[in-house]
Amino acid sequence: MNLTQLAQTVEYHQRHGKEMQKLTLTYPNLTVEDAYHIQKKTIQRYEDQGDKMVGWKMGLTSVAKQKSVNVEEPIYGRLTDGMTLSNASLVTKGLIHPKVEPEFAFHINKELKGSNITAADVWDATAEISLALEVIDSRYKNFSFTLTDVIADNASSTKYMLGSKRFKATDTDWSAVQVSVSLNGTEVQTGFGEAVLGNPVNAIIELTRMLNQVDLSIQPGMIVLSGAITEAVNVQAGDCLTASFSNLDTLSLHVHD
Ligand code: OOG
Ligand code: MG
Repeated sequence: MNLTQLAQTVEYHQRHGKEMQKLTLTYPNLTVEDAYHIQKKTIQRYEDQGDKMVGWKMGLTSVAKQKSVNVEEPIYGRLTDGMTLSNASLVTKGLIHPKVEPEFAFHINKELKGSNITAADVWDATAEISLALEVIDSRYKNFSFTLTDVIADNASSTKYMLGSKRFKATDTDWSAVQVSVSLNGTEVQTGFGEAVLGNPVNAIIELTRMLNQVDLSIQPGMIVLSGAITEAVNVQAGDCLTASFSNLDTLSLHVHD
């Protein structure tokens, strides 16, 4: 098994929006550590071609998400500038089976590193928080994968959009924020910020801890998505998805082909 070659395979299927078989069908002994290596090498390939890494995402930080994909532990992924959606519009061309999830985005302005950082450390390092929509699109058939597979596919990362407002990190109790997701005017998901590991700040603590195990850290200037508050919502061309976050803001995403 050649991790460099597997990274090339993953990149190809991501770039072309092509379904692939689970890597673990061919390589049942693939470890979580191998999978994070594949993820890292895949993103290096994007960087070699001009993309910039702009942040991290946590995934599977809520019970709703864990149950929906049958993988019961948090994972992380890497975000590049090429994943940014800046105009509330998602083009489905080149995507396989996109889904959208409501999230919080932490704007980090101080390095976060170590195995035992606290919530106070995270708040101190967080310049601001944005509301966000993440578009995930697993490259695996039927959106079905194991823990190792999904890590190798960069935690299904595809696109993300930040709301235009930025909030001071400690002005809001993020665990109490209620999100309501509607598809074409019908509410399809609701949840509270506390669904994310009790408080989204815990996702940043967990990410710092996981990165520290491989001697990495969250660098100043990075954004971090803390993980979906609700289950992800399937979208297709013609849809309009909105997510209202208490009285803070409503984000809309128009889906086109
Ligand atoms: C894995 C990515 C999960 C989240 O916010 O929980 C994720 C998946 O569900 O395909 O991004
Ligand atoms: Mg997500």
